[in-house]
Amino acid sequence: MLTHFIGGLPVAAGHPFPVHDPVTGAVVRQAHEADPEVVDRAVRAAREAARDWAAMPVGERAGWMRRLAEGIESRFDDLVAAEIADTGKPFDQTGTLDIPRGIAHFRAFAEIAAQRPDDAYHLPGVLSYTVRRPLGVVAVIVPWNLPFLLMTWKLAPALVAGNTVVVKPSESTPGSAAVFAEICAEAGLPPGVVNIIFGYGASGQLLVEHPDVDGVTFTGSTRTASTIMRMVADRVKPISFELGGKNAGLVFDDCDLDRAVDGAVQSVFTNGGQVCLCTERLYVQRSIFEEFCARLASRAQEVEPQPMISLEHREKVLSYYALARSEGAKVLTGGGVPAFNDHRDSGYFVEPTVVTGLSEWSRFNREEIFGPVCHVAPFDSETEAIDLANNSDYGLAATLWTTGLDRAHRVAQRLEAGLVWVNTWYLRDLRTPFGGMKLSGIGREGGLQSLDFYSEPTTVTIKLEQPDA
Ligand code: 6OD
Repeated sequence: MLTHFIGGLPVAAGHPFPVHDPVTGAVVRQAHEADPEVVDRAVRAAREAARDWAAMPVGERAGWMRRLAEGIESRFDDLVAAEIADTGKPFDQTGTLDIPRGIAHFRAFAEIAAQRPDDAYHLPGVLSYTVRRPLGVVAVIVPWNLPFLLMTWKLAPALVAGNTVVVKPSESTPGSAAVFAEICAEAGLPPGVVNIIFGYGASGQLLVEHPDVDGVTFTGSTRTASTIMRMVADRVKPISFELGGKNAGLVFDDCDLDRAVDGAVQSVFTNGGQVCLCTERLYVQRSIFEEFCARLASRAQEVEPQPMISLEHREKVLSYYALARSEGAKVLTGGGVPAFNDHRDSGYFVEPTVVTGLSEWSRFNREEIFGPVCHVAPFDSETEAIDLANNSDYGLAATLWTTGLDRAHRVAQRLEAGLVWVNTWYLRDLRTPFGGMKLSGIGREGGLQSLDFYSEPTTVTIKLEQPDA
């Protein structure tokens, strides 16, 4: 039974709830659901630790970040096992992306924070400078698709900037956070700096609404984000939201087709399409449209299906497969549930799916599905391709496949997306701003943008008296 981690100690309180293995549907573990008392205790523990943690020199906090990175390394196998048990991801994703990124986050933000210069501005007889102070207690609400990656992506900059945190992982994926709590205790991190509570949305609501929480960082659905905005509106708490996408991939006829097909397969089907950055709309120049569709559909049939996180999410994805048919799509491959004839048949799988023939205004092409599926449509000109890509309520990521250098820059700069990848997908430099436009989010995290969100500047301006001439 997973216990909360509050003030450096395990806390067993609240009703138990089950966590399911998406591969089989079986219960893998139980966790306690945080009730109002647990949430309050966690926030109080964070508040009590806040003053000393904020007063610590940044170089010392950076040292703690490096120790946490070492702790993750030493518990690597446990973290991989926990993440796989909760999500059903294959090892070659968890062991090469999710857990290594956790290590990278603590090391990168230790460097970035320790080396950040303060701002100073001069006018004749006037000196202004800024001092940055942490927000205080930050609520970190983590989704189920990349549980450890996204928890540490937020924790590392929040902590090194001097905040204490209360983390609530998704109810579907608490396992790696529970191992991380042990890592914090083993490292001897001052009690209350990191607190982790488990539970459903109701526990998250208690946390973000708590009057002693000073800021909220959230990655997840746009709908939940707007609910959180309403919850924190009265206290105008700072928020950072990284939300959904309906990401476009543009394939020009001057692309390296092998590379574009490989990239499309990766960008549509990675993690069963359950990454906010996945491509759900592909636009292909007409002269290569038929060939591209045939190759993509054939490659999709070779993709090893990955489970959806829950039965409910599988039903949602399947409802979009049905919607595609009812809206008149041509299904090139997939569209159903795979039959394995083994233990996986009770799990939450859907087939990797490629469809074509739908209107740009169909619900299928406008709503985020978050499954292993994309729609492919032809285009004739560069301008049309840009217009198609931008015709979305979302603006998170876009991918371009072209060998034209001028075209790559020209198109990338006109796309309404926070992130544009050219001839690659999901290649990350942790120092760059990361986040989305329109319904895809508010603010940016990454590098200095993260440190800016997790701290507030005070500007000090001094009038320098001139000695009498
Ligand atoms: O890779 C990252 O840094 C990141 N924030 C990924 C977010 C993925 C959302 O599903």
